[in-house]
Amino acid sequence: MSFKFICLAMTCAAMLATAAHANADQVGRPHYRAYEALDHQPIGEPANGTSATEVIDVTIKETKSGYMLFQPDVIAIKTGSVVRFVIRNDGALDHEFYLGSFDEVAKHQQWMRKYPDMAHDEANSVTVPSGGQSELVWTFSSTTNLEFVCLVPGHREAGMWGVILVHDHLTSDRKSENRQ
Ligand SMILES: [Cu+2]
Repeated sequence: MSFKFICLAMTCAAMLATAAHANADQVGRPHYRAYEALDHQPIGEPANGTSATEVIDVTIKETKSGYMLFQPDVIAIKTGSVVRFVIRNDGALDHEFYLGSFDEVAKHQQWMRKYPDMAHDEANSVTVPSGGQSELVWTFSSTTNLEFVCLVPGHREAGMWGVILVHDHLTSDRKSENRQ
């Protein structure tokens, strides 16, 4: 880590400290455990060992014309579900699967542009290496709309984002969502 980076991180940490929910954990990680903050839009919480009530397969693809895509990119989930996302990366590059509110994703994206090498170890995010597969288990306790995204700079712009609709009136039948 360079001195320049440390200075920048400290400046940003000082700015963050003005936020009511700032704490030491957030230094260098603007939205670290954001889902625990009181003023945060409820996106659910880590499953923490609760067994999944459903499994959703997501594939990451890179096209010849430069698009990077999640398939599917629209996912409907019934409120209260514990979902195991199984994310497979068929692309040549390493990618990320980050779950957040639209607001958080927008803020986080700005951070990633400043600090492209920033690693994520939040429970709402997982890296998916090229040719590999990763899993993320999440409890969708609130009825809301969320975004899932790859925060590697440029990747969202190339198409790597999707929407998760968490509603209480949806059935858990996902044949239509997983149609290839
Ligand atoms: Cu990516």
